[in-house]
Amino acid sequence: MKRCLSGIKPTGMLTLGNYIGAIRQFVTLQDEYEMFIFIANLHAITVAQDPKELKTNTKNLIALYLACGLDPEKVTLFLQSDVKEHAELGWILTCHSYMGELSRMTQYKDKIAKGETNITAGLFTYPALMAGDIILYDADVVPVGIDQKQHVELCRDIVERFNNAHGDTFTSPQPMTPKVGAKIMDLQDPTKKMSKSEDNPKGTIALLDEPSVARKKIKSAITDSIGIVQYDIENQPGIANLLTIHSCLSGQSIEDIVQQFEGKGYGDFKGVVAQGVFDFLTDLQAKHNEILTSKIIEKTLEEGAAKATLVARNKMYKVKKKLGLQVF
Ligand code: ATP
Ligand code: LTN
Repeated sequence: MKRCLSGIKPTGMLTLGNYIGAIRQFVTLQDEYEMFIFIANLHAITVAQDPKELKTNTKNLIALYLACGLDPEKVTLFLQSDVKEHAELGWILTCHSYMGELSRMTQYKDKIAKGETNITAGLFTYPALMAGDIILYDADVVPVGIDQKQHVELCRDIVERFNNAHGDTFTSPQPMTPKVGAKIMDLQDPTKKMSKSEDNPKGTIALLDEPSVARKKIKSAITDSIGIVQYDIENQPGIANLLTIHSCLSGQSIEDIVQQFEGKGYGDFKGVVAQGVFDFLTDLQAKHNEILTSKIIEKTLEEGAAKATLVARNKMYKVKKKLGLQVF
């Protein structure tokens, strides 16, 4: 069985973008692949985190993974910091990455362009840690939203470099992005990605938003004055975004939705999208609350860490031997 791996940072509230771009794919892939899904908490601390909030976000994230349909019987679900080999391989790969390639990563470049000054060395080198997360398990595919594709491509370069220098050691992973929904946009600025660390909550739908609040956010999403429900990213990015959201949540194709709203106005369309989001969140949150009050989170993380550690430890032994770190 081929292997599939991905992770999400426990920073802030998960958004509809995280669900549509990432988690939804994890759920459909769990029957086809041997899956490793983790909470990227070592990535979260590349920017300052309040420890209390980090703990809450971590619990919410694992509960949401389960509520969205990940089955711990099929998927190894774990916390990154529980498997020490991530930090260990991350360091080794930092020593196989070049300053030049790391400084070309858009997330870092964007922060520099915005004039941010408190950028940690961890934030700069995090693509090397991410490469380690992936190849520690010899993952064949990595389902991610479009913004993360570049990091998986860097991972492939690092694998090639490492394998050339030390002999065949790691599998080169393929990034996998969904055909529809790889980049859900902010509702108030549809030229910008919907993001969980966004300051303006009006543009973002958190998976734990009160469903009626989420409904209002969809209804007040920025659109245009063209007035025709059609998929035109250039001229109608707001409507295109709502079409994408509705298609992903309802399972209907964008073409079918466009046909359904022929001759109708934005008010009707937004009402239907908003109701779809309302229903989706209501159902998801009921499951989430049930999971939070059970003991399943603890058990899942404990079992996941044990299973992941077995694979990771075995791989690290081989890597250390290749590098001459393992003497006996
Ligand atoms: P942050 O704002 O803290 O950087 P984020 O919302 O971008 O967080 P991540 O933890 O970086 O979320 O991403 C987790 C996964 O969700 C990644 O695979 C990422 O590509 C995907 N993702 C994040 N935002 C979106 C979005 N708006 N549309 C589609 N996929 C997304
Ligand atoms: N860097 C990613 C989260 C992440 C990840 C990974 C995704 C960390 N390690 C390995 C896929 C595979 C992010 O910021 N969203």
